[in-house]
Amino acid sequence: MSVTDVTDVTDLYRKFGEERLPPGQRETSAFPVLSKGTVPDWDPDEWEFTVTGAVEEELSLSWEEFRELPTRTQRQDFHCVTGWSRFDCEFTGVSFPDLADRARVRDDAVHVMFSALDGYTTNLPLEACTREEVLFTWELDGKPLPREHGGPLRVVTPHKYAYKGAKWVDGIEFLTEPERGFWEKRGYSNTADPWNEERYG
Ligand SMILES: Nc1nc2c(c(=O)[nH]1)N[C@H]1C(S)=C(S)[C@@H](COP(=O)(O)O)O[C@H]1N2
Ligand SMILES: [Mo]
Repeated sequence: MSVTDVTDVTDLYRKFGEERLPPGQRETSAFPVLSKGTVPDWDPDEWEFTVTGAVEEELSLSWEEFRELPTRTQRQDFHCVTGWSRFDCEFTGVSFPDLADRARVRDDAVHVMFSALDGYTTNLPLEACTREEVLFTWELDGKPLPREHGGPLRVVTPHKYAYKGAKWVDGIEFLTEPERGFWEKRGYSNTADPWNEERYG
């Protein structure tokens, strides 16, 4: 087995706030599950990941093709809007910029919508996505990402509350106008900065 290089991004809070633990959060060693419904079925032979919208080259990647993209492992904190934070999670996957580069994002793209197998959607401005630590991940703490936590593939957004990270993600669309996703339409904050306690919109 090879030793994996781990990039530590647990200090990214310094760009956003004073304390590693954002205000109003409590640290937990558990990893609670929060989903709007049940775990969706996943068929690795049928699954495809699509990149659409304001790009020069729309992509459709099989699970095998997705797994051949360059990977990174990062140690990060995970902040849930309901008030818990889990420190030092190690996620392995493909960074958003690495994936976006393949599709060659157009100049008029300003926003991104993530979609998932359970019908969940979530949105972020493009500049909040083009960060190495925004990761499409299939591995947590050296093990395959558990299905209830979004396996086979989910997004993690260590600089935002966790609802900005779609579990069971299967596509991204680049948009020329902002749009709102599932929780953003239902009263959660559109911006979701944990150090500014942007919980509700
Ligand atoms: N596809 C999908 N992604 C989702 C959700 C969901 O219901 N469906 N819930 C979001 C919310 S509100 C949170 S807090 C995190 C929870 O991730 P966890 O269950 O791994 O703790 O996933 C986010 N991503
Ligand atoms: Mo959440």
